[in-house]
Amino acid sequence: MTRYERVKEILAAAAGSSRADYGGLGPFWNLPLEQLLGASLYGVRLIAPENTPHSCCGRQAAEATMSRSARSGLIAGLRGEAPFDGTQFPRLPWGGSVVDETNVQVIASWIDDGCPAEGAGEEIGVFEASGAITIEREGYSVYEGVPNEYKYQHGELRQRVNLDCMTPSQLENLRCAFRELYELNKWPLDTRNYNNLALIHQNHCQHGWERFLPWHRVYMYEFEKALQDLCASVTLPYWDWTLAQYPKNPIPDSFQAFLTDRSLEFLARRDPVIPADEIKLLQPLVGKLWPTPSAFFDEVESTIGAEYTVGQHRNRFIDALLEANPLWYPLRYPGQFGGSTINDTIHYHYPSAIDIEEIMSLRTFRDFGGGSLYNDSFGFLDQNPHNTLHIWTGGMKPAPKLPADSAQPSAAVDRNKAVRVAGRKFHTRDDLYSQPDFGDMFKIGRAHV
Ligand SMILES: [Cu+2]
Repeated sequence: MTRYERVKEILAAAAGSSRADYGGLGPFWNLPLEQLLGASLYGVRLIAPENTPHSCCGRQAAEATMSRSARSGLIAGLRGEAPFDGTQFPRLPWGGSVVDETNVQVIASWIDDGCPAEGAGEEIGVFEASGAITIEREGYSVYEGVPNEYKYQHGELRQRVNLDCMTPSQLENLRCAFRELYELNKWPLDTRNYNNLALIHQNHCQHGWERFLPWHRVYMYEFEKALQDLCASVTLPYWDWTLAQYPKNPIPDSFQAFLTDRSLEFLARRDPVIPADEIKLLQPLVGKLWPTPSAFFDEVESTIGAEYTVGQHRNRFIDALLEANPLWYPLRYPGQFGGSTINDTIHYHYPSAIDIEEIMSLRTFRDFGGGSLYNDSFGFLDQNPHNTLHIWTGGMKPAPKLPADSAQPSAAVDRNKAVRVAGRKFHTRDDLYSQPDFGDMFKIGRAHV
């Protein structure tokens, strides 16, 4: 294998199944070498030109002393250095996994040696990506924090991270914390549980006036504290929905549904069991991502048959998906608007960075964040991006697929089965199996975090 082939292989392996299109470049490692050498990602040269212009001032003078690889956006990107540190762009490859330093070195030295297309027959060894320590916790692999994974040290102010820049171990830790919050739902009187936190929003959320921002800020803080009680290292990430993959990708990859090998073991065991032959057919689905419940169940239907997409079988699939990824939520139809688009259905476009610039340029707080009367003095922020992202992520249930010979309407939605605990309505597990017409995020009164 030539060094150039090895570079392409490292990048392709790290990108995995990511659909990031890099501002139109596509998977740039597959570009003809000539093009790759001149390619820019949003103005950042992936591979720096060989010679820097001589200059005696500032940045250019400093850059003149740097190696070609150190000046290349690709190397900074793979290491998660500025501007790929989450402040402007996520670490490279987008939506994939982190390339370990040994392999970054392979690419850097290839660049410093002039990006040779041929290896002159030179063979190089394949480096194994490893280093992460896996610990088993109740059957789930949770990775231990890798040193310097977070930008703060113990005792310093913690920084929230870009959801799309999180390392696999940071994500697994966050999932671990959410899994435990759901687990606490078994004890309704324990106010630390997920349902109670969601009810705080449902019952007390402040909108349409100046307390919209401060109330949610404190709410997010308390929610984050609840997560940290269970997994001390986590912070609540933020979602930069202005990144290039949105809204084509309707929801962040880390929030999408997926099955693991363990999910299949679970499905083979739980009542009603899925026979071993069918479980075998499901095996190729492990690791695939589905943005919506309908996309997932369509694939189950085409793989093992429609009978597994209804009733208790459907519920067991939802249990399995929630266990595998508690950041996924079954009552969410992101980007689905009854076959139409957000623009046609809601008469509002998906929010953009320009919207935010305009909102930030408003000259009074009243216009920006709301006025002094509850639910009566909405700021612009309240409409967009707040309402638009609620609507976008919540979405609407797609029309049911009726058998060709049947004209039966779908059964009425059995929604919000609730029990009363200490005088308050408390959601039951069955709620997660219901299929309401609108996703929970669509209706602000039902929006779980
Ligand atoms: Cu709210």
